[in-house]
Amino acid sequence: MSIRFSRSVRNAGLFSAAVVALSLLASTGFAMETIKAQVTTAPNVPPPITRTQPAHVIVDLEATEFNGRLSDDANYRFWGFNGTVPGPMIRVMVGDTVEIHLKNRKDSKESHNIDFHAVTGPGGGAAMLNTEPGEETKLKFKALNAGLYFYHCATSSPSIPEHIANGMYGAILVEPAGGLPKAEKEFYVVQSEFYTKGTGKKGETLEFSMENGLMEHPSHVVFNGSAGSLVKNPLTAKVGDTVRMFYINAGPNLVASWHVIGEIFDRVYPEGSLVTPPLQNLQTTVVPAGGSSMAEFKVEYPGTYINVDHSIFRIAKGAVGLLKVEGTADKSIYEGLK
Ligand SMILES: [Cu+2]
Repeated sequence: MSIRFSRSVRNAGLFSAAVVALSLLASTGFAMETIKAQVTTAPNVPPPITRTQPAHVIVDLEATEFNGRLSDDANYRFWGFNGTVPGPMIRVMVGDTVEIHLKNRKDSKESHNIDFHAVTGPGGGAAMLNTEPGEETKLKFKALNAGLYFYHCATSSPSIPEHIANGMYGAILVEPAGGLPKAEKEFYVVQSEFYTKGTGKKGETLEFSMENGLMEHPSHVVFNGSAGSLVKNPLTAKVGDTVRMFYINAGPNLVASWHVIGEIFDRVYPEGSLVTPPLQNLQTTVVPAGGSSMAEFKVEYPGTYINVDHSIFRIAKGAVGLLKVEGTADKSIYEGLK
């Protein structure tokens, strides 16, 4: 009896020690798996998260300044992340600890940082990420809230709007616990506008115009960084697919009236709220500047569907994209009659 008693006391002691050790590991983060985030260039989306436990996720980003195509007629001196406009899409899950490693390339002229709308903390992280050319800064944050969030540079010199207007933005998806339902196709689309000045000569590299920005008078309204980028490289799907679009409106000024011509959004998660029941059967949804929306729709009929901002004159400024759907036509759904 006395032996049994002392064994149970000893076992209880070992158990307590194990609990303390595990809690210490959990509180210091060592118990979490450390992984590198797989980031993607628009319109591609990182693969869905299959793990069930939060992880320590490392995200590598680099601020760059580069010349690129804005339209068939003009180039632009972009500022962006990882050499693209928009910047990469990041996918984590709620509860993850995210570590941002932000480099600013040596040949940059400006200092850059990032304000993540998914971050709880001053400046959305920008205060910790001011990065001079040739330097690197790091930020660790816990993804407390699930949602589809915008991120952007928020450096005050020469001005925060100029950093956003030049292309320094992207998306971070914080998946809710249990993940998102299966979708055959996922796309990352960013709407944004550009405020430029130039001589009007074909092929010139346009400059940023603060005056036009202040008047909210954009020369270009585009999807994924340049006029017609999703016309040159359309999104594709097959009849029967459920398409999920992660839609960001980077602004910097305009509110978007997102619409896909010939489709009806089966489900819309307004303003990127992924923990609120979706609205159903919507035609056009508002996406605020500096905000997002997620929509899902099953494609039932083949053909070309056109992504627009239904503030429709913006089509002439570049806001048009294509979704090409292949498959068999069901004439009970759609048919011309003689
Ligand atoms: Cu910047």
